[in-house]
Amino acid sequence: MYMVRTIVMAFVVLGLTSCGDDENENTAKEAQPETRVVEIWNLKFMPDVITVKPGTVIKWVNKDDFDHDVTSGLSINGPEARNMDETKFPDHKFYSGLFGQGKSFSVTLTKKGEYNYYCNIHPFMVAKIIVK
Ligand SMILES: [Cu+2]
Repeated sequence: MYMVRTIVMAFVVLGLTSCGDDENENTAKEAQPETRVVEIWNLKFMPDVITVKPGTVIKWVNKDDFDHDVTSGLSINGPEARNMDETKFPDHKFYSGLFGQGKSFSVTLTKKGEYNYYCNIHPFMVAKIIVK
């Protein structure tokens, strides 16, 4: 009788363990960060302004058949740039390096705020991420 009870207990314990694992899997799926894709196409970031929640993964995908980069900071173009020594002001929050067609670059932004960025080799390509 003692043996039978031990075996039954063992099954109960195994059953509870597998329940717990299922719950953990569900929790892990819910905790997966959201990803927002920004396409780089025809010398533009599209969309050029996105608003996301903290912790969102921003993924840039290059659809042009030549290289671009993603440089955080401000690039100032137009008439206001005419009398400036510098028109690009990287803030070193993120930088992708050059990446070509079909390649991507991702960052996770956890702090609320506005993040301007541009392409260093095409400084007229400017865009913004708002984290709030
Ligand atoms: Cu570019």
